[in-house]
Amino acid sequence: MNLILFGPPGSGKGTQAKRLVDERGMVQLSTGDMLRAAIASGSEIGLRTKDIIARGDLVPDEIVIALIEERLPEAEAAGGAIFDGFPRTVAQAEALDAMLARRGAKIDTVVRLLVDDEALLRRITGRFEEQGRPDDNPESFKTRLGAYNAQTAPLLPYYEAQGKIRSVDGMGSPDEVSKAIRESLETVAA
Ligand code: B4P
Repeated sequence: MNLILFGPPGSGKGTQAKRLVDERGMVQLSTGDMLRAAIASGSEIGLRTKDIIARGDLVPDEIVIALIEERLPEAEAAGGAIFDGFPRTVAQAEALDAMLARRGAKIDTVVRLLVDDEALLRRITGRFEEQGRPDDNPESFKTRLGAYNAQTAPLLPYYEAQGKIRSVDGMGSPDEVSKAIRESLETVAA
């Protein structure tokens, strides 16, 4: 199964993706994690994207599409992927569909995590205090939320038209959200 975890910054995508990996043995493909690893290693991609990410803007489509394409064989070998933080634009979604189609695969479902803006800000502020991630400061968070509303939310009609969205209440504890995701996935054919 190929699944997208969809939601605004702080909605719990990364948290829930890791839990799904433990439960289902799929591969987590998080473009955020890949970009942070590139920054930590000082690679060319890291150098090109460091300031963009710290500001809270989206990095160019071609960079994240290439990062995902590189990891697709691994996902195929594992029997499926959890896309976490990708796609974030319609161009990325179209590229993903094309890359999967070339491998005889497709996106099976999109799990949309519903969390209100106040809770998002609370979570991101909490992580900033705990981990000091540079893009978790309140100013960058505002930019990230703006990017989500302007560039990522338009993906909803794209996947709605394909009947693939399953909306899940993301306001509860991580355990409660995991349970709701598990229930919503029971109806998806593997
Ligand atoms: P990401 O790493 O994807 O950042 P994110 O949207 O904040 O998600 P994250 O997984 O970190 O947070 P989560 O919701 O799990 O991207 C970072 C940046 O990279 C982007 O801003 C962009 O610049 C760039 N980028 C990445 N992908 C890109 C793409 N495809 N195209 C262009 N640019 C891209 O959780 C946040 C916090 O909430 C955590 O502290 C967690 O502990 C807490 N939390 C989670 N679930 C909770 C719950 N149920 N209750 C309470 N707290 C909870």
